[in-house]
Amino acid sequence: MPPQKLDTSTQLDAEMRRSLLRVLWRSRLGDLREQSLIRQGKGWFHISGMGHEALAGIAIHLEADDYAFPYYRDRAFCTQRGLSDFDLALAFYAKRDSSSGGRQLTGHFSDRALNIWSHPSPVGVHLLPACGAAWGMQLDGKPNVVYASLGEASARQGDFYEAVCFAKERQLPMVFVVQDNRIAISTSTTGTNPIALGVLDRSEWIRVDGSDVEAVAAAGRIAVEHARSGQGPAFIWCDVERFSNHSSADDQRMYRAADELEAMQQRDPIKLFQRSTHRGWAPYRS
Ligand SMILES: Cc1ncc(C[n+]2csc(CCOP(=O)(O)OP(=O)(O)O)c2C)c(N)n1
Repeated sequence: MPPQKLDTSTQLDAEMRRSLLRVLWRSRLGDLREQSLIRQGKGWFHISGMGHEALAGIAIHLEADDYAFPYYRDRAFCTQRGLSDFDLALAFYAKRDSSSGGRQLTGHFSDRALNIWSHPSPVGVHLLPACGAAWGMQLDGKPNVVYASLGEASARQGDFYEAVCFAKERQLPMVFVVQDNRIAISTSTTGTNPIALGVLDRSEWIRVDGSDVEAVAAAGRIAVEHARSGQGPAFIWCDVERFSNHSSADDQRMYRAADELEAMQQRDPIKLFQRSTHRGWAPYRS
């Protein structure tokens, strides 16, 4: 798929913008709440999607029968897909009534009814099962697609290349999304990710700014339509920021400069989207 100029002019109407903005805030505030609960000793692990919220703009293009194989930064995506704050809280507290029966690591989202498949902790391991789901849909003649996401460091795992090869070989209805926050725990990935190394064919990847919710939604529309129309897998490379520590077991002030942490706030997808949404939002016009 060649790089395309993303047309963001007409695609989100006022109602969709408002509902998406609510989802983004629910995700952000849920992360902040879980962070403080951890500090109060009321949870045992937290991994956040703060900075990655724009990926919810891809979820708006998925149908109920599609499948999602997200990863742990996809809180906003999963919220848009239908995970409730209550479900997320059950998972955070590892409650018996949570989707995994309290057995899965928090942030490893799942929901049988929403077709959200919980990824195992070794990164990238969910990508081949994602291909399996897409292959099954294809064999059944269903018009559905599979979303599969990962971080840019995980895109160096063997599973990723096996999955991409298999998806291309079989022309599977899949949307692969790499969320590039330029860091893997505490290690910079700027020069070592597969796009930077020239390992992936750039012309096949839609590259999109993850601080721009509308651009991500536009990329998602193109990619989902491509996969759903039987043209094989689509690929999105999304540049995002990681606003939080890697997880609650980490403090990024130990390895990231204070000015870097401050500068990235300018790329907050929620604040930027809120600003543009309010500009075009009739009730707020004077
Ligand atoms: C196969 C494997 N190796 C190492 C780890 C430890 N680990 C967990 S998350 C992570 C960083 C992954 O970085 P990236 O894929 O860029 O995603 P990000 O966390 O930055 O969103 C690592 C190394 C793991 N879970 N699985």
